[in-house]
Amino acid sequence: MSDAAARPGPAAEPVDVHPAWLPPAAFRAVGSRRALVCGAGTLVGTVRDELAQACARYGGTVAWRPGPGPVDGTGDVDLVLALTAATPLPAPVAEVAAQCRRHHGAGALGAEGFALARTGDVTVVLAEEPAGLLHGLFHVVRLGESAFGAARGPERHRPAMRLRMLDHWDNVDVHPVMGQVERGYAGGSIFWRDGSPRGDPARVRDYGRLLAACGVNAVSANNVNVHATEARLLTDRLGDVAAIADVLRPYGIRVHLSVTFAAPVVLGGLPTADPLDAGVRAWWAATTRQVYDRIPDFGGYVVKADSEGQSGPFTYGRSHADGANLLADTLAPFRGVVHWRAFVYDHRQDWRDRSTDRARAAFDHFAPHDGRFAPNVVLQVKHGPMDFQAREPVSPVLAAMPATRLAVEVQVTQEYTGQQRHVCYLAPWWSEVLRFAPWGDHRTVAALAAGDAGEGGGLVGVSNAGDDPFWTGHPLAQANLYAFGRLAWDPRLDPAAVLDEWIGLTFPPGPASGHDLVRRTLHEMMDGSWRTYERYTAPLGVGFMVRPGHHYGPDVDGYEYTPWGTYHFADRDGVGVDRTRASGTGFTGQYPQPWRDVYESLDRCPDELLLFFHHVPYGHVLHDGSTVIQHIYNTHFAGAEEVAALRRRWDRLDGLLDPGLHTRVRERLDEQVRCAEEWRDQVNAYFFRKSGVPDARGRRIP
Ligand code: GCV
Repeated sequence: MSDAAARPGPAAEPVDVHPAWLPPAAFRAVGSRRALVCGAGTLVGTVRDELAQACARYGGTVAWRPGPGPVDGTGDVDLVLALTAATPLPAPVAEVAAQCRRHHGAGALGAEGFALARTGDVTVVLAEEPAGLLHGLFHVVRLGESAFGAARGPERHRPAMRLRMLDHWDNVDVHPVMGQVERGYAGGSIFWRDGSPRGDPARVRDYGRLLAACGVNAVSANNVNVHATEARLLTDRLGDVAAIADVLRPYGIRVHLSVTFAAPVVLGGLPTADPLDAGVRAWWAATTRQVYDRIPDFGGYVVKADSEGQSGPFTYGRSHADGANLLADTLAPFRGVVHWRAFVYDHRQDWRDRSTDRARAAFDHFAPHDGRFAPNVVLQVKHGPMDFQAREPVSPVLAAMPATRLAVEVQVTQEYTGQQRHVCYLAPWWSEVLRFAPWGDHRTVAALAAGDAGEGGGLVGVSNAGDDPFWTGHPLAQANLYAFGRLAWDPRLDPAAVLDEWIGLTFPPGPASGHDLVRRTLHEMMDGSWRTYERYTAPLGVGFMVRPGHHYGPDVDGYEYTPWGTYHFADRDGVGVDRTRASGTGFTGQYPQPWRDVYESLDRCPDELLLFFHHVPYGHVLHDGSTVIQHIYNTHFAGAEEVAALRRRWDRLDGLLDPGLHTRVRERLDEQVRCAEEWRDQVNAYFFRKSGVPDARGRRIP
């Protein structure tokens, strides 16, 4: 029997961990106030402790009234955080509660929402549930002094999506190829090291605190590629998971677990994992009961089935609905969910076979089963039909399954977007996806993920955090983690405004001057960094062109003849994948109108996706008037130049930031400059040689 308490694992060496978006100075405004907290429970205790810590530093006071009745220190206050049930409510809070009820009705704040108001000289945060109070506190922290200025509200704040989850692709054992964290670019795992728990609950707690402060409420603690040791987290190593859940619970974060579909065989010793087999069903039911005995607020399972070598229901001739519903049935009595991933495709393709198209696969496998998934199945769909490229269309699966709870999966870890060696602020990309309107009307991808009353599958991100002292390898990649949580909470937020919040919290104005320069420079460097990355990598939506295996740096033909199905089909005459109904794989037909016709049409297809949908000659003229080949040259020269400019801008901040952070970013920028030039030269040389068309501006192509 493995138990975290009995087997703590190797202790992590203490390191100076960067506070990310919660440095002490971010709490200056709340910490210098007289605060009152009304209510009881673990999360209310967290609110009180956060305030107490801030007040100890900045001279404020905090009083706590856990139950009915007055308590010393409730007289003059500047900030009240109260649960509606904590009656009698202090006068300003009662007034806010009454106004909320009048405008929105009882229960309008929900499980995690809060109301914020400034009445007279008091700032009020009111919540129906403790999690709402915690989110309200962090909102006040974000607002800083402005939370204590002019009258406001009551404003109602509720998350658009109920499920806002980060998936860790962390291995318990070090995997011989993928290491401790698959596609991890931030050191080791926060949770695991060399087969054991990492032994640093304080780090896990700090992580939970950061996540709560940006709105995340769930974490899955192990890789979706479930290897032998990770599989056992479900049974004899459940104690290791319970220990993580205990640490994250005070921050309102539930723990989920990736499980292997083969668990009844590999863990239970059964001869089959057939989802319709009575013995298999009984095994899952008993196992799930034990999980909830140990972790009563366990979130549920995450499953990658029949994908890239993971086992699944296809082995038994069953459908993915059969497989997902089996697990959903066992979780339902405990209100758990199964996140069932739609990332199912044939990774044994032959490039000569032009009828098999990886982009089609998720739709072909899942759309026919719409309506067959249990209500507590969340079908987790990668935002694009391929695999987290810097540009893809939105996955057509998202518009094809109105009777299924859908989650949109994005990749915070930068596997294909510079691996946290390159600055690439991804919120503008995610925002474009979330705002996409599959039917060309008011219904957006964000609305699909949110579902009615927030009961959809929500937003899932693959975490980019690790045990690196800066959390994310590249310190500026912290902004992606922050933005993920904020967009999951409110997908309508402007990515530049989210970045501005992150800058304000992470680099709070100090006694030294120069804060405006920091803010301006970071915006200049980061706002457009995703488009810069797109410019110097694979052109016009065709994707990949990365080095096989680790996926870093350019290799135009790296995947071109492999079984993975990620082709660009460049030859001497043209480039791109014909996915039209007229002459190609028919993928455009998976979209509803207007997109099925927009993407089908060579004239109407947006330039940035042209090569995803069409195979065109190099002389094809884009909407901006340039030919495809000239566009390739222009964007690759421009992209590399933009990176050189980023590098120069960073020098301006020397002396204004923590020297360790400044140096780390500078080193990464040097690498980004090198790598962008390599991309520029490889891509330009490849297409010059294929096409024989010189650059119209006569620039040097090696
Ligand atoms: C966890 C891509 C990555 C894999 C990852 C997979 C997935 O293929 O390269 O490392 O596996 O996506 O999303 O399951």
